[in-house]
Amino acid sequence: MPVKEIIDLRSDTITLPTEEMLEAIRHAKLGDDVFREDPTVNKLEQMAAEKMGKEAALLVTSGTQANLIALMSNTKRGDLVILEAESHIYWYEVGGISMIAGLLPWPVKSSAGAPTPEDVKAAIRPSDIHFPEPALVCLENTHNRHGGTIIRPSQIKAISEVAHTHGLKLYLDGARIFNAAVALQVDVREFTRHVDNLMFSLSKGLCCPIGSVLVGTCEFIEKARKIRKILGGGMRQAGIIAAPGIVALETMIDRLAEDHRNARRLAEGISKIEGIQIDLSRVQTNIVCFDISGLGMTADMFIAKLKEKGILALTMGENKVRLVTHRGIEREHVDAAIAAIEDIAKNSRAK
Ligand code: TLP
Repeated sequence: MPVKEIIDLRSDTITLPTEEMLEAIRHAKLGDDVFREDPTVNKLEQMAAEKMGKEAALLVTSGTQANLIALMSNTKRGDLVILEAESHIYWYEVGGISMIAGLLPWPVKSSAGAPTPEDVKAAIRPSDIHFPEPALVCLENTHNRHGGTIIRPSQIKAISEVAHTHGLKLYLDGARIFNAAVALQVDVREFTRHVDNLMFSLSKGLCCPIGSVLVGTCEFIEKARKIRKILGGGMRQAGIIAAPGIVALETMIDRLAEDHRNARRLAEGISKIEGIQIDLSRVQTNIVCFDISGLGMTADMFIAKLKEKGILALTMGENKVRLVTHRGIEREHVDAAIAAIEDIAKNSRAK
């Protein structure tokens, strides 16, 4: 019997390196990156800085490490950090913001990922003996828990004006910032020009096996380099990580549009299924989130049933399911996923 293909829609983090990336790893020129002598790392960092319109960049091991280093480089212990209430830093980074960086996270709610400038302003409390000092505002683009939504350049600009007027820095968790740029068909610098510094991930839709890149001023990156070392993230022949990163920046950005088309097809197919609620206006990139409470089961139960049909998904809450499209997910996989979900819904209605 042929083995049934697994359709893995849990995350774009599961993507594997391309043949070209593996070749690039094989042939990468290497050196000791703690001594700044790895030419492949140096090349990637220079390319990343240029692409983002900033002075300098730093290769780090993961998005979580990038965010932690950025938090520590932009603040001092005891400071207050304003972030969106559903942000990855607040939800999924094991509380490193408090445990390691020693900061007070101050969550601000939003409807689709971008707090209003008024809400950010209200969170910046005046200097007072009782209050910690506000130092940093963090944004996330695209916004994971809000369903891959895009924060538009004009929104970033408005928030940056509030932050900068009050002497706060603005940092962007741009793990999926290229998805935002490709979806709006604008240069990524439209999103980066109003933030002081940012990170983007190589290991999500861009398909690299490892790595994220921090980008900002030379001064910020110097600080970040030292903090990376403190955290044990100083790597030696890291060119084997940087080499696929260079391939990604050269060849893997434009194809994200394909992931977006597949996510749209998936979302539209799902939206026709009775018992499922989905806000199509939020499906802007490669993430599809929907509510399955109308099916009379929890998201965990739903995901277990999907798994029996060879389709993998993640929960985003009691009744919320997340599917992510990426390289390796083709139109026929999308159609198979829609059919499987239809089947689960039909069976739940029959009971
Ligand atoms: N997100 C992962 C999981 O942790 C949920 C995913 O599958 O989406 N910022 C954002 C916006 C992210 O989505 C992620 C990863 C990170 C940071 C952390 O990156 P890594 O996994 O490289 O530490």
